[in-house]
Order: sequence, then structure tokens, then C-alpha cells
Amino acid sequence: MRTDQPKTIYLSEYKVPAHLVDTVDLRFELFEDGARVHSTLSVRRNPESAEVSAPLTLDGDSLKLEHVALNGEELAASDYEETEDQLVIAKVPAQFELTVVTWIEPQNNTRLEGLYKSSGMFCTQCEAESFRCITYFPDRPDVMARYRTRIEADKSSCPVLLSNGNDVEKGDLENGRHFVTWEDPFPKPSYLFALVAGDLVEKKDTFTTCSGRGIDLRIFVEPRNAAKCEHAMDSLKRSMRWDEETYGREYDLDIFMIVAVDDFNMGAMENKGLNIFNSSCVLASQETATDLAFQQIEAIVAHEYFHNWSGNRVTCRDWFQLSLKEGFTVFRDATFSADVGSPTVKRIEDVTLLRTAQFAEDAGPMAHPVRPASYMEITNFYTLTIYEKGAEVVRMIHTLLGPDLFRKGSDLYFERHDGQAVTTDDFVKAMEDASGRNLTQFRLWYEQAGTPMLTVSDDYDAKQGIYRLTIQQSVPDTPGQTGKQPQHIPFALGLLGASGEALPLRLESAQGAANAPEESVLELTEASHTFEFHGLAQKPVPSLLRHFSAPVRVVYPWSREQLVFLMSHDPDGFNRWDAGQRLAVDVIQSLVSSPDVSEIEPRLVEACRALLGDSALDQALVAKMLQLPSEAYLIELADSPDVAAIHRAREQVLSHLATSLRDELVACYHRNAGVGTYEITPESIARRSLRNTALAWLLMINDDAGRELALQQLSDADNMTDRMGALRALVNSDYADERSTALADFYERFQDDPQVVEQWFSVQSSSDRAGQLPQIQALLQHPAFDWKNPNKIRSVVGVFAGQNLSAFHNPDGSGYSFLADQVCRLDDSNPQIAARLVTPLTRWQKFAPAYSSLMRSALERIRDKPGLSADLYEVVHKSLE
Ligand code: 0A1
Ligand code: ZN
Repeated sequence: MRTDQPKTIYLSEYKVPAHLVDTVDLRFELFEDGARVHSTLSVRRNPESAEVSAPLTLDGDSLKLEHVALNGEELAASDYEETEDQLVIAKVPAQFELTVVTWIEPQNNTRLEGLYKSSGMFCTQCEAESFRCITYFPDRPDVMARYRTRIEADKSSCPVLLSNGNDVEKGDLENGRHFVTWEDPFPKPSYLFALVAGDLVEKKDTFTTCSGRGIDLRIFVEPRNAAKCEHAMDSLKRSMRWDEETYGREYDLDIFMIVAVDDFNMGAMENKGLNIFNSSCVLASQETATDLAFQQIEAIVAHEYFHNWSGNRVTCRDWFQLSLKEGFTVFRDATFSADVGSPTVKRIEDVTLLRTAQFAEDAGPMAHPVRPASYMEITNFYTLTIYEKGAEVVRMIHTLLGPDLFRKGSDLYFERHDGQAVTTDDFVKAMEDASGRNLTQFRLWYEQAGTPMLTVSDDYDAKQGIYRLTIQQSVPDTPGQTGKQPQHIPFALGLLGASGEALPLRLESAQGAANAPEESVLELTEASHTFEFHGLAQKPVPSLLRHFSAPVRVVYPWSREQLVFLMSHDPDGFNRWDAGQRLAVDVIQSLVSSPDVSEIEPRLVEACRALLGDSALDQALVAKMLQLPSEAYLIELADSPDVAAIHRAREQVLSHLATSLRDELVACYHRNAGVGTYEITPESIARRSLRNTALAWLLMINDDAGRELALQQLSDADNMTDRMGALRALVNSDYADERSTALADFYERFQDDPQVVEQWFSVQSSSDRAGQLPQIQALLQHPAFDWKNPNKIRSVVGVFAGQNLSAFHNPDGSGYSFLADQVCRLDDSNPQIAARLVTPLTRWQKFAPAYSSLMRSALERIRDKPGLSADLYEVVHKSLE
């Protein structure tokens, strides 16, 4: 906690470390009232550093120093200086062994950084800079060392003792204690260190790698969760095989372990050989997890596993390079999910997140490039820009190079940099060297923040049969960055004829129709380009930015007629969906400005009717196309949004659709009613999704048949997707009695399962019927709510402020003031979570004045809190600048 201003760190000031550490020998003595950490480092001066006589400077945070020795000789207090965050030893030889003993208190660690306790188990989280909460160390990713870790603890309370690598020794000690020693042969940065000690059960499996090595696979969980590991284990095996087949990456240790912990700040962590997961991101069973959760678990297991190469074997030189590992790994996990599921649906989900939340971040006060140039607190930079936009940047390289050259580039990258800590530039260089392509201008994607805007116009010259498309790009100003240069943008497109046929794209008149492609990737590099397509007998309908080939906004004066046409004819499934979204956005937006329900576009109703009856089309795509754009997306698209008006307009369109299509919805519900056993396949997920969408729409209009179906489904459901679908539909309906009975019954049934209780909290917090402020306040008082558990906080406070937008943006400002109170309260116990939760308030400048002044006042109140953490300081101050 501090009152002074936290320091800004600049990429331009990067210096290689003055000292390197070759080996780390750790001994942990774990007790109920604390832990003693003995650390012995073999240190040498870095030959690449210009600072030949630099003191040894080690990072430390909240440590009690007990002992320091150099080459076995205890140092006197005058030999070193201990500050709040460093241990500095002025005079050190060129090479030496340093021993440090520290005392820490995991049981009092509420920040969940370093070594802490969760449900009685010891566990760690060291990324980005929390190894320093365990012992003094040069805690930066470009110091890579080999670790040997001995853990000693009480055998009955902590029968399982885990760390990175392979276990090499174990045995009993006096007083009912025991030990296990782990050795990790691969040099790694300190942020990948992990330790777990507790009373856990293990699910075992094995995997044979492509070269025939047998790997032990283990998932460790609390005994009550023993039956919830199968899906994660299957996902792990699929990921291991996929990474061999797709990237030629084989696993390297003899054992791969996953541990589930209930209290965790993020989703999961890729510690070498010992991934630690938030329970909600790994545990699943048919009865307790929704289809969405199953899919997310598969993606997160894959993500963490893929980090073994993209992140661990090749890691980041410094934290400005975070997207080197995160952008690439998200791209890898997205491709994996597309390969094992429905590629179009996966793309739709990723683009929805990007356009709704990352575009908003890129237009807000915390906007930063994929490779930031400065930060105060690195944990604030685990953002959608680093992860999702970073993945889009890698995807664009894939598009520009094509799959074969991209694979050549990734092989070269791994071969060239194995065992190193490198930069995003090294990644791009490997792609350039392997492909022969020049990516100089492309590098601007890493340097310039802000979402590029493409303004597209067209005309058709009937006499010459030429269709001209002009694309202008501009990159908006963002905090600290103005006057940006045009970027290198791959722009995929196709042209459609009047009956929906794909037209040949002849960019030059000479090109014959026979070899003309039906889809092209245009490369935009200038502020403006005009492309001419020849040999067209009629004006085509353009299908722009297919597959969302670049993370940009496209402005083109689509007519509703064109959108309806694309919705049913575009051969690109993604663009079909996108056309539907654009049409729905247009319809809702017109209702926001002139609230006359009789004006609601009949073609939208007819398009939905066609979708509801179309069993030939991929049902997973149909299910997605029937989801209206979210309020958050509508707000993102608006200038000075009036949240209440947007909420009302969206609800009116939904009601109108539901009323007009009532019979089709009932038919769709029955057609997709549960048959056979529960399966997690794209087809059965789509059926459940369609059925639950139909149910939600019917309950929107208080349809009694819908109500009966929901109650029936709630009592018959054999899986959480259907149970939750029915509960959500009832919660969001006007059937108040059914709502409260259903909520009470559900809690009664699942109260002992924290992952389900989180869903129960979320379904209420996200609902404008069940999640008004007094109800949210009551949830905070509920016995299942726990201020120390990030998942509970997120499922009540986070979901309220991020998803229940009409309640959060109550014009009286009560939602803002509530959030400010909770953020201030949390800042003392868990600043990382506090700084994340405050995000909705930081967007104050976007909103209509009545909202924005109240949001600003709430932020100012947080700013003035005594002892503001560095985490919150950075976010709040930057958003008030
Ligand atoms: N590297 C992890 C995410 C992660 C980041 C930071 C954490 O603590 C501050 C924890 C996890 C991943 O990408 O999955
Ligand atoms: Zn990651």
C-alpha cells in the first residue's frame, strides 16, 4: 500500500541483467503459522552487461529476512542493504553462491500472489512478479535458471507435495513430517516456479508421445472433486496430440500435472510441468457444468499446455513482450478449438469478444499497444489487447504467409530460440526469415494502439463491367499516441451475384475467368487503395473482411436489403452471421432514436423465421445467428450511449421477434428437445443452445406454454446446460413466484458445489429482474458469498457491473457508487482483483453526460482512498487524466 506515485517502467530503458543465476536450490519448510524458505543461488556476472561492478540486486516483497550468506559465510548487516522491495549486496565476486533464508506467512496472504493457502492447501502464483513474495531473487523473465526444490511438511495434512519437473527423492522426517524433492532440468524464469502441498487425490492417465515416450498425466483435486476431472484429462490428451501434429511440438518432462485450486486471481497458470488452475476452469461434470464451461475448460487446458513451448521453452525477455507468449498461445488454442469443434462458431465467439470488449479497451483510457512501451503495474497489462488482439496479429501473419510458410516460421522460431528469453520482434523476424516476406510495416501492429478504421466505398461502371472498391484506413489517436501511420492489413473479400453465386475476382482485365479466385486477400498498406474488379455483368454485393481477417472496424453503407441477402447467401459462414448482426444493430439503433415499435423491420422477423425453420443449415451457426447483439456491443458502437434507451430498444426488438415467431419458437423447442445421452459435440451443443434460446424468447413475452416448458425442463434436466437454460429463462421473466422458487430449489440442491454456486450468483447478478442493486447487496450478505474468493466476487460484483448494464448504469448513480465501495474495500485485501473490477467505471468518457459525470465522481472517490495500491493507482489515475 502506498501514498506516493508508483514508478513508471519504460521499454526503452531495458538493460540486460547485471547478474545471471544458473541454479536455484530451494528448501521449503511448511508450517501452519508460516513457511521458512531456504534458497541457494549460484550467481555469476553477466558477460553481456556493461555494468561490471554492479551490486547484486534482488527483488523482494513482504519477506522477513532471517539469514544471508555468501559462499557459505554469513553476511553482517553492514554487508547488505534491505529496502522495502530489494536486497542489495554492494560487493560481490564474479561468481559465487548466495544463500538467503526468509520467513513468509502464506496463511495471511489475501493477495493470492506468491505462496498462499486455498482451502487448506498451499499453492503458488508467481507470474508476473510474485516469486519475490517467496524469496529474494532477480525476479525478471530474462534470468533463467535450473531449479531443485525440496518441500517439507506435515504428512497427514499435506500428503501431496508437488513442484516443477520430475520427483527425484522422497522420505519421512521426524514429528510426522515428510519431504519430496523435485528437479526441473529445463532452465526457466522465476515466474514459472510452482509449489503445491495439500491433501489431494489424483486422477491418473498416460500419454505416449510421437517419439514413443510415455508421459504420466496427473490431475490433483480435493477429494470432493474426484469425479470432475475426466473432461480436463481428455482435453489435455487431445491438446498434446494436436501440438505434435500441428506444430511438431512434443512434451519434454516425464510427468505433466494439473492442480485445481478454488482461490485464484486468474483462469490458470502454465508453470513448468505443474499447471495450476482456478477450479472453475478445470472441473466439470455433466450435472454441474454448462456446455460453455466444457468448451472453455478444453480451451484453457489447451492454452496452458501449449505454453510449454510458446512461453516456457521460449519465454519473454521482459514484460513488455507479454504478447509474445500470450498472443501466440491464444492463436494456437483458438486454432485447436476450431479444429476440434465448429470453426465458424469459434470464430464468431472470438470476434464477439474482440469487438465488444477489446475494441472498447482500445478506445479507452488504458489503451495500449500489443507491445506496450510503459507500465506502472504489470498485472494491469494482462489485457484483451495483449491476449486477443495479440492473437489476431499472429492470425494475420498466418493469413499473409499461408499455413505452410507460417509453420516454417514457427519451426524456425522454436529452433532458433529454444531456452531463450526473447522479444516479439524475434518472433516476427523468424516469420520473415522463413517466408522471405517483408513484415517491416506489419510490425506497426505491435507498436500502435487503437483499432484501425476502414471506410469502404464502391461504384459500378456498367459500361466497362468494372466494380471499384475504395478502402481508406485511419488509426485513431490513443492516450500518448497521435498521428499514426497506416498499417499492413490483410483484407479478405468475395463478391456475390444477384442469385447469391460467388463471382470470380479478376483484379486485372487480362485475367481469365477460369483461374480467377472466388475469394482474395487484399493487402492494404496505404491510407487509401482502390481496387478494380473486371468482367462483371452486374453490380455485385461485396462480402467484406471475411472471417474477420483483421481486427478493424469496417464502415460501409450496407442497405438492409444487402444485409438480408448476405445473411442467406454469403458462402462465408462468419460473414452470414455478421450480416445478421449488422442488420439487428441497425434495427435496434433506429428504435433507440425513434421508439416506434411498429417500425421494426419486418425483414429481420422474416430472416429469423427462416433461420428457425432451416434444418439444412449448420445448426450451430443458426444458434449463433439467433442471438441478438449484446447490450455491451450496442453500447460500444454508440457515441454517448444512453444505456436505458439501448436496453429498452433491444428488449422491444426481442419481444417483437418472440411475439411474431411464437409458434416457430415452440416448434423449434420441441424439434431440439433432448434425445439420447448427453454429448459434448457441436451438433448436440447447437441443439441445446437453440432450445434454450427458444425458451428464453418465449419467457420474454410471458408465454404460458413457455413457462410450462421451462418448469418441466428444470425438473427433468440431466445436465447443467438445460438446467441453467431453464433457470435463466425463468429468472429473466416476469414470473416472479416461479423465479424465486426456482432459485431457492437450485441453491438447495447445489449449495455444496462452489462452481455451481458461482453460476447461481451470476444468473442473478446479470439479470435486470433479479439483479437490481438491493438484490445484489443481499447476495453479498449471502452465507455462500466470500470476500476472499475472487470467483465469488467476480460472479456477483463483476457480473453486475459488466453484464447487468441497465441496473449498473442506473441514472441515479447508485450502481457506480456501489462499485466504488466494493473496489475500495477489496483494494486492501486483493489489489489485483480491485484493479480489474474497476474497469467499467474507467469508460466514463464514452457515456452521455448524465452518466459520465456520476461515473467520474465515483472514480474520484476511489482515487482519494488513503493507501491506494499501485494496481488501482495506475488504472484510476490514467482514466482520470
Ligand atoms: N499466464 C497465464 C495467466 C496468468 C497471468 C497472471 C497471473 O497472475 C497475475 C495468473 C495467470 C495464462 O495466460 O494462462
Ligand atoms: Zn497464457
